[in-house]
Amino acid sequence: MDQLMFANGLADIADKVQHSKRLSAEDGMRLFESNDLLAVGYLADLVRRRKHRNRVFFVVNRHINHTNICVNRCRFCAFGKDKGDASSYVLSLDEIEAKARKAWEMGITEVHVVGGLHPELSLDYYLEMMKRLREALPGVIIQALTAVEIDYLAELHALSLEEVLLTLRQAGLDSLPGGGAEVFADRVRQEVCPKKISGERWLEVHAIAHRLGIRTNATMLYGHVETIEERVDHLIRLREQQDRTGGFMTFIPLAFHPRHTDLERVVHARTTGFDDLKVLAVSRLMLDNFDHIKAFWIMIGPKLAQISLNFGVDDFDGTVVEEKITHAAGADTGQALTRRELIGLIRAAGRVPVERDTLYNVVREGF
Ligand code: V47
Repeated sequence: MDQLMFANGLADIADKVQHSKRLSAEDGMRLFESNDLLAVGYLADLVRRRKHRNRVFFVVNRHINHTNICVNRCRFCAFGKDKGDASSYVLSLDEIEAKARKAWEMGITEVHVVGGLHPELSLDYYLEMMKRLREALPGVIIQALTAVEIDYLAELHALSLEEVLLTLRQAGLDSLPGGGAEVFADRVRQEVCPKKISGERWLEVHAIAHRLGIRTNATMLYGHVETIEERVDHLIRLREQQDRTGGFMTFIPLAFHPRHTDLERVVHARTTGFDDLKVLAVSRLMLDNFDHIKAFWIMIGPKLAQISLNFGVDDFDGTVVEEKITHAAGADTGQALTRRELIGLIRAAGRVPVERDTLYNVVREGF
């Protein structure tokens, strides 16, 4: 390995990785700048193997997006609509319950619910949603509402973040998904989502959730106006928070899809496969205190997600069933994979598929 690494100027980083030493921001920059994708991937794979050996996790889940009405209207988002727009919608609690019950029949262990910031949906709607999901899906983990939605509910009702999280948890909420993180840098947020909560506030919501014992995920939306420095800054801020609170389970890089968004004229093309793999690999290398790096196949396609299992990824999300956010922005992937398809993709990569629940408890192993 040394010879390979000496040839491309990454020898000192390879040495740190081999000896499980933490990488610096400068290392992160150099990894992003490197065009030696296989070397970067090899190093990320070393870390993955150390943590998970041959196992690859997957979840049988269902996404539900309860409303696309959103007061934030981020420039990267084609899903959000104004109230009154012809394509705006709000799912009734009966509709949500019906979707959940149908998914229950196919054996989901996770329901993932996120939506827009709807000015008239009060905390009661969400509490009732949690109660109904809890009743309709016994034993299924409810991963719902991004930090942005939690903050909005707190604002709307003049409650503290703790109060909102505790009330929701009492009604059935188990875990928060990682959405809304985008890129933490203020410069980027000013440009692409000026109305959204700050990076600091996003981190605060997750810190409070962790303190209350609610485990969460983290994301980064890449491939728009962010610089490499801003990507590295994002990863380091997550790593620092994880050192303090320890409640993040997995990190999911999200590849920006520009179609039908307000950024379409600025960002003409989708992320490349090269960049997708590099972001996953560098994330694995920088986030040494995160157990899992997840490929969301909806955004990069099942084939690249499968290849990413050699670039630091240990988690292949998921059956999904219905996905509206990326598909509103021109995604040409399907919206569902079966359990059998996920297992097939993982096995064809020479790995052992492990069905997990949201909290990474093993549901089944040895297919
Ligand atoms: O926060 C919005 C992103 C996120 C676009 O926690 C876009 O396990 C690409 O966070 N192109 C929501 N991305 C989805 C999300 C997620 C997905 C899967 C698993 C988990 C998890 C979380 O989608 C938003 C935003 O960052 N997004 N618009 C777009 N045009």
